[in-house]
Amino acid sequence: MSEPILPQRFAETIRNLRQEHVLRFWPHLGRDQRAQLLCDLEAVPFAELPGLVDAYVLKRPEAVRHGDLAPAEVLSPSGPESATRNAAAWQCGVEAIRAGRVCAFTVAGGQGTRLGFDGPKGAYPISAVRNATLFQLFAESLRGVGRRWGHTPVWYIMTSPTNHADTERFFRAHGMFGLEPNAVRFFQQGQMPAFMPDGRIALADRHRLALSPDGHGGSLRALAASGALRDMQQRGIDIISYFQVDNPLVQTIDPLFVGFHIQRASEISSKAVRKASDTEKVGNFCMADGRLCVIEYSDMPESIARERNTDGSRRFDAGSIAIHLLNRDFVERLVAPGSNVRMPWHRADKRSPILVGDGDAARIESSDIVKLEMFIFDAIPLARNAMVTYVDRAEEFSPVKNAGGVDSPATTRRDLVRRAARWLDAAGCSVPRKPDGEPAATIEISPAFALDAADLRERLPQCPNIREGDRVVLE
Ligand code: UD2
Repeated sequence: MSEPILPQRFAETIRNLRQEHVLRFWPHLGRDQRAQLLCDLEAVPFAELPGLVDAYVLKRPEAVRHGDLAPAEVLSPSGPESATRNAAAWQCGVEAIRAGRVCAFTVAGGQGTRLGFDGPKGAYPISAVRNATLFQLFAESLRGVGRRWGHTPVWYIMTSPTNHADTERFFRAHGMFGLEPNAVRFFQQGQMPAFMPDGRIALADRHRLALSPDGHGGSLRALAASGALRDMQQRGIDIISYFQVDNPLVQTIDPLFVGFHIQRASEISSKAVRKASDTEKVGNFCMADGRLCVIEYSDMPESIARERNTDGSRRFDAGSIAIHLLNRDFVERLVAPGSNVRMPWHRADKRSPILVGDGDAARIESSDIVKLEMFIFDAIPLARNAMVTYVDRAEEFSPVKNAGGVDSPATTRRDLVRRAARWLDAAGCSVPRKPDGEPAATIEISPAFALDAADLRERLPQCPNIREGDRVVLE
């Protein structure tokens, strides 16, 4: 390997941007370390840097104010005349799925750190009886779609540099969970440097920038950079069904949602639930400047989150569950070089170990840094047309985020079992109950076996005999 050369373009740009400190150890670095530093520098969006540092690091974005926001108009699939409307939308969605126009897209850059799990979060075992992992359940759901509609959607999975190799290895070790290897595509998300409060890029070491994933909003750029958008175009895919890695109740591909999205000529569509509390940790669907948008719970002033309508109901009640449909050509437009629409960055102030000091005095020390991330829902106000629809939380949303308490493995498993029991009830089968109404057996329905209550009713040759304390799997 030849000695890595510092390209002139880096040296000049870095000097002009007053970021020379990132090169202050260059003369003392070995060959591999220089190569690593050059590789890190490739991740820095130098052209955007001055504006970015000025807008997000040196200044703070303005807080949301009263009067800036109005509640979003949310479609309700259970309203009057819904049966006919839903049947037409369902049919439209089924046709698109059958024609191979819809793919699945999971953002899986996160680790299971909050869960105390060492590995890609998708490898976390979650199902109630088999202990199937999140990735396995999504794969089974896609196989279920293939069984039901005659076309198994292609699945794009975004990883991060931390978990890319582990994620691919995990899928290979499990035979791709029964999916065609060619129909599962992995790609890595982009990274962003962290900054010191004075706007200088933070170093993690003498030869390393402090880089971290650029947020799930970065997935749109990563779809383009990885060639995934081109791959979709070649396969005739024009709708992307986006979901997070942490919600095993998700319908990976939902015909009704796809149908509404197409019929309403929406470029990006989203699912919402009625919030469980004023300050639940979900984004809030709102209207700002006449456009649909999501305000993250942490950016929503509590006084606004607690506002009431005259009838006492919650004014901002539509919570984002991070399930979206995006048109491929909308994403292409957003990420096109020279595009005049830009997704904003979100600032997170953290304390983190970084390299401080110079020369022999350089040392790693816990310091204030600013991290920047993009959020996927910031694409919504950039669309020509966007819509949001309510769904039933009990059917579609129970994320696993924390080791205990709310949104934990215990609550997610409970919700999976409750849903399985409800589907069996709807199929006319009897499920033993405890005095408080909870199922008295642990029941698991593989999504490969049934995707929803109606699917289960059609698929069950006869009701299983379930007794108290049984552990039952339908697969
Ligand atoms: C997210 C939403 C919140 C609500 C909630 C529902 C944001 C900022 N908040 O909260 O509004 O919808 O989910 O569960 O979106 N990820 C990557 N790369 C990254 C960062 C995240 O792939 O750089 C993935 C991560 O693997 C996970 C998802 O994005 O699948 C959500 O990330 P999170 O756990 O940070 O989001 P959370 O729970 O704060």
